[in-house]
Amino acid sequence: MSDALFNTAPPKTLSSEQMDHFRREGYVIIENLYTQDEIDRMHQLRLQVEKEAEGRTDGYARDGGEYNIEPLVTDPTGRTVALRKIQEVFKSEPSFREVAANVRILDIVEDMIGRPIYYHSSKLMCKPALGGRRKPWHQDFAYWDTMQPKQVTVWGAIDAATRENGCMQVIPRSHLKGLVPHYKGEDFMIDEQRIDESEIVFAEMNPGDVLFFNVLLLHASAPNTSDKPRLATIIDFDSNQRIEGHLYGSDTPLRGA
Ligand SMILES: O=C(O)CCC(=O)C(=O)O
Repeated sequence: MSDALFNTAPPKTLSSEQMDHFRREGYVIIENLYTQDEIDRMHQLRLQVEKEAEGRTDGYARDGGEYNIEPLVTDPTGRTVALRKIQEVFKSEPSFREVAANVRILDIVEDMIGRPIYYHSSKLMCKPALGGRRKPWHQDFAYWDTMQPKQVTVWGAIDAATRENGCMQVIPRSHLKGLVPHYKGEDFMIDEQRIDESEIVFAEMNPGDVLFFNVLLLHASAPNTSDKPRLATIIDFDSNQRIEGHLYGSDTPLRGA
């Protein structure tokens, strides 16, 4: 269904194997796409926000970003808050914009959805050690199903993502079956009885590896019960016609038609 909306021209940046994997399985992992400098900048961003939020007891909004923090009672490093996530971080933090929408990422996104490329939505996701929450099974497209699914989600590992600290889990080829009904349970999610556990692929990734997936791909992540944090960049791009009154994204393309 969604595949017809995706770019069918030969890829300029991805190999044909990588592109075939993305089309067929609904996702592809490109290793070492972020440089060490980019990884360091995202760690820096997290530290800088935790410093800015020192002493706060609740989340706050700034410059279009929503900062979800949690006060810490005791922490061996002396921190007083832990950052959980920053929603719409593309708008509020230039360093996120430069890293998560860098030219290498956009070249790959262009292979997948063609042009124009619009910014759609973003998060810096800090699944903290010993307490990062699980994300139930869902499709990103369910959040904005009035648009067309000519979109791709780009999930970049800043820390290593492992089974222990709650790496991404995906169901290969699930994007080909279209949108599944979602409901508001512990989160916006599907009926998890639909998931056949034998089909789950655990996307274990090293720092700098980046997962690209179709917005109709079923995915989830487990809680982080390990003592290792799991920091990640998440950004969505689309190539949809702009509809008046749409709720997400930007009307100014990052790359024009
Ligand atoms: O980073 C994760 O663990 C899951 C993120 C996700 O799927 C989402 O925010 O929609």
